[in-house]
Amino acid sequence: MPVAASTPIELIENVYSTLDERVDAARERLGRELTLAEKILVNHLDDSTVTPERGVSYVDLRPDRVAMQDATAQMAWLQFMTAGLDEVQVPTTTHCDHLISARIDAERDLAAALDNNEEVYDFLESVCARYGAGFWKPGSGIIHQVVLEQYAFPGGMMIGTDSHTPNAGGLAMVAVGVGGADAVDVMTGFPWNVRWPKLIGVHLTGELDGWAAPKDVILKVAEILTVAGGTGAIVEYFGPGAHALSATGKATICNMGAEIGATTSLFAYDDAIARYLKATGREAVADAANDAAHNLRADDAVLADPGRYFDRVVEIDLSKLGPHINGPHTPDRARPVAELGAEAKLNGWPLEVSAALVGSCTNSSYEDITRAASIARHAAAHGLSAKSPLMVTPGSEQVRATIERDGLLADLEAIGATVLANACGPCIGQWSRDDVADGTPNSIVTSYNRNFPKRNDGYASTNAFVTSPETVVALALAGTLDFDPASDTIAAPDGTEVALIVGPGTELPDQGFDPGASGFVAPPSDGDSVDVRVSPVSERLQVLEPFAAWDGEDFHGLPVLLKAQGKCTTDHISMAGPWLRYRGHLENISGNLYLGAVNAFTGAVGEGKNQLDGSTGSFPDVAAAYHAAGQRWVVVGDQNIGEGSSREHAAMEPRFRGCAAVIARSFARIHETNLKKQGVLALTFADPDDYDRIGEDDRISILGLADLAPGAPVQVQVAKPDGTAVEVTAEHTLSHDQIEWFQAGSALNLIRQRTMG
Ligand code: MIC
Ligand code: SF4
Repeated sequence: MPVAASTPIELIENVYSTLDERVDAARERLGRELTLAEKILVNHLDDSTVTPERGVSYVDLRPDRVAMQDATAQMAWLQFMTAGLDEVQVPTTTHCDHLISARIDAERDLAAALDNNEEVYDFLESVCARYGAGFWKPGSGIIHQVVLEQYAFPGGMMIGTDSHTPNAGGLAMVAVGVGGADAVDVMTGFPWNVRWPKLIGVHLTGELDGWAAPKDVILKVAEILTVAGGTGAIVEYFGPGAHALSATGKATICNMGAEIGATTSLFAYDDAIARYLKATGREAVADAANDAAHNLRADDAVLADPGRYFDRVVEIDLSKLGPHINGPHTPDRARPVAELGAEAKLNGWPLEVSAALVGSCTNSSYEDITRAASIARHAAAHGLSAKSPLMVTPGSEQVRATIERDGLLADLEAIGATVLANACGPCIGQWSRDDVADGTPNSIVTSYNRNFPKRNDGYASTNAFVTSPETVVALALAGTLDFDPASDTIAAPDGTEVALIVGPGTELPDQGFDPGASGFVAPPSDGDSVDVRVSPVSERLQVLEPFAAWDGEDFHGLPVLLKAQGKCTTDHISMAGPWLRYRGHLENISGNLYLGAVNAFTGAVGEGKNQLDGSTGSFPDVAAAYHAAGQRWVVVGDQNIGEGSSREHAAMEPRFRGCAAVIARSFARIHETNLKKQGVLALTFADPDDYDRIGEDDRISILGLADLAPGAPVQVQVAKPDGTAVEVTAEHTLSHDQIEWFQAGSALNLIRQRTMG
């Protein structure tokens, strides 16, 4: 099936053709009614007769689509290329959005990106053409918005090499963020292997009012469930409140569900979703979904007694939900906006808002911008303008063209906003910030989803707070964190005190969407003749060498490269920002390995002891020295290591430099899978207190690997410098198949064996 600019209706009808039958069979097997997530999952099982156990069994699924963004696609394509196939086996698209740096404005920043990233864009465009994938040019928008506008459909299943892929859950799709190696499985025609998720239900009642926005729902859920609370679970939203939200509002909530570690989040198909499908030119999809609607929602019995069907149920009354703002440094540190000022004073966070940013894949819908613009319009009419620099990143070219046509960008520009390219920009450190120097404590507010240290501008001294676009605009106008949009006022130039007003917003443009400039490039019908070249002297792209298979021996006497203290997200393990440049070059990007991690032995960031010569060096340098000496090593981690991004560089870099195992208190889902896929042992301490028993000069042995088996613990021996030894029991979640990944050296090595014989 050729890859087009949207999902062909035949593909969707094909998915619906098996839905009723498979759902009926599953009800019969389980002897009960089903949630929506379960219905979509059973309809995509590779073997529809299995009865998996939640949170325990690994299953093979057959997703309908794969989407990748430029920063992760490079490594995924480099892996795919080694599999020896002529074309992708499942419709696949690549979207150019992460590599555009915010400097001046949309036009000039895009031109600079085309120039700076020419080699990478050429590679991605030619590799898509060669292997039959769709290519979305830089400037066409952020992957998740383009997917929502073109490809997502109710009841579908997709995977994407980006953690915010669940954005498509706003259209009732099971959309999961994965590492590139998972994408390569599906692109090469193999099933996607994942643990059958647990289910968390969020029951929404009431209706949002005033300053409260869909973003506040997920800010609240993040507070309740915390950054690890959704791990291994699908979050399903239901109840009357769910149907009072627009499709794009639902997408915002699902998008930021990545921040609680959820496998994905989703809403049931309803009128709001149908309206969005029609407004984005997909009447036929809405018609087909209407026919299948009874199984694009949870069964009535589930809605009547959710506690029986979900592992946990969270209740939120939207009528009582006020605007929230979360941060700094972690997306689950929530409080009502009205309380931020007092908390900031207590903690010494600068009150002045040094920058305010609206947009990202999370919050840049037409509705979001109409609400933000309504505040701006009213403020401008009273002579107010933003006191803080205000920047807007539209999520897609379609939204940008439409909000420009409808005068909404002009409303924001009238209070001083700068419009940036339709891209990730400052959300992922693509921000040439020169108004504030590194090391200067400052506070920024964004409508993004993540706020880990250094993420936006590369400065550890920046406190980033995430909130709704409405609140971002209000705080930009006030210029201070100490401002409650609902009750405080701002002094206008004429001396009057102005209370800000937020309009109800417009769900969808009255005149329809303006598609703007077309950004899609379809692959040629026969890609065989397309030449995909990777220059051997490139600093940005490097052909991958397969990792060596396991030699059958236990690991003995390994040094600890890093014992990470506290939060160690993928941004700590493999920073983005300037390093995005090397996402296609494993050796060069390994220069950032663990640069953001806090050394538990010294408190220093990004550096530790080289056990070969006793010197202190940066983690990437010490890892390179171990690599050169053929010395394998381990990493010790705290809770939820690898939270955040799907970037598999956070697993490939350690593997490339010789990491044998990461032993942690717990793992984030995607990072754990990425490590396993690359042949690194992901182990957890059976007794979390054992984390405290690992010392800087200890040597670690991992024993009994020939008997590695699902569910069986692994013995870890910790040799102390004084000659004593401590026994530690470690656990793992490797299935039979995944043990083969370890033995083969990586999951990709197995695929290559299968495709190339
Ligand atoms: C992010 O938001 O952290 C990113 C950048 O989009 C990542 C992907 C990447 O690191 O390339 C993600 O969310 O998976
Ligand atoms: Fe891009 Fe930010 Fe969305 Fe990641 S979270 S896809 S960096 S806009």
